[in-house]
Amino acid sequence: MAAPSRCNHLIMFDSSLMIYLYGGQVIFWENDYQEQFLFVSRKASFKPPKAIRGGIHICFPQFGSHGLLEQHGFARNRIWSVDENPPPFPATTSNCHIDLILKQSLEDLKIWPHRYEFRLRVALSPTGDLMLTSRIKNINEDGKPFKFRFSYQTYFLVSDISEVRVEGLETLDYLDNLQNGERRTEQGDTVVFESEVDKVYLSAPPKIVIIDHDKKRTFELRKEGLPDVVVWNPWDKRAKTIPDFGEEEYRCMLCVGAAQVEKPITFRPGEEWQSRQEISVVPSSYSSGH
Ligand code: TA6
Repeated sequence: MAAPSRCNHLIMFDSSLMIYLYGGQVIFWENDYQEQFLFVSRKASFKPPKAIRGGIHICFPQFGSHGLLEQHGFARNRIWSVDENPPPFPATTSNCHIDLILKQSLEDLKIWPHRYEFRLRVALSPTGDLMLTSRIKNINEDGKPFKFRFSYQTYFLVSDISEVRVEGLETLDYLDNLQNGERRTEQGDTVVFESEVDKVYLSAPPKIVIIDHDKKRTFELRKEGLPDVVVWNPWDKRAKTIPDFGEEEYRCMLCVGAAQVEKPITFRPGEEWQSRQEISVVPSSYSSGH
């Protein structure tokens, strides 16, 4: 198994995978042919208070801006630690993996008065699939339960958003953040992109497929323990209002992530929650007869 090298807050596995301890965020993933799969804005900030615009955001314990915490919670805006003594993770064959842990600060206890253990394993399978596994445990000593929402907000790098389609979300209900979170039903027989999209698809299937026609590549996203899927592209007008988004960059990115948004998770001290998101990249000769 490849051993990671470390430079300050950056952990690298050869040239295939890079993780920033700031945010516990995968920011770079490429295959043996130097094809890159994740978008990172050329205007991204790599230090607090802004999350790094791109890669895979770990959104916890909140999703969105409704609530007391910062947008999408604090996990993506904190420095994580390497977990030197991880508990056994579910058996997965991996070429390389790193275990991280988010230790809460006294400041965070003031804004979210709960004690938790959040462990994240980032791994590459022998076939180059990117696997993220999260384990969150309630360790409140006051017997109190806590409630949270979660998302692996993944910025896929695509050739041209207008040439991308997503399969597996058709006929699903979704919450439309462009219509005050109104619940609607997907009518299309596949999801295509012609303007800003900001949706949370509900009770999505365990696998969805993102087909990047121009790059002749297909991403398969598989999820466990997460019912929903967030899909976002700001398009031109909204992108111009986001300081850490470069001009026209909206064309080469699509945010899709396994999530728990509609119904928050609530559990009591001692209970542990686990979720996983796995991404494979297959040539686009992929027939969508899945
Ligand atoms: O998942 C979509 C979304 O909630 C959008 O509304 C947009 O705010 C996006 O997340 C990015 O949020 P951020 O806080 O990273 O700018």
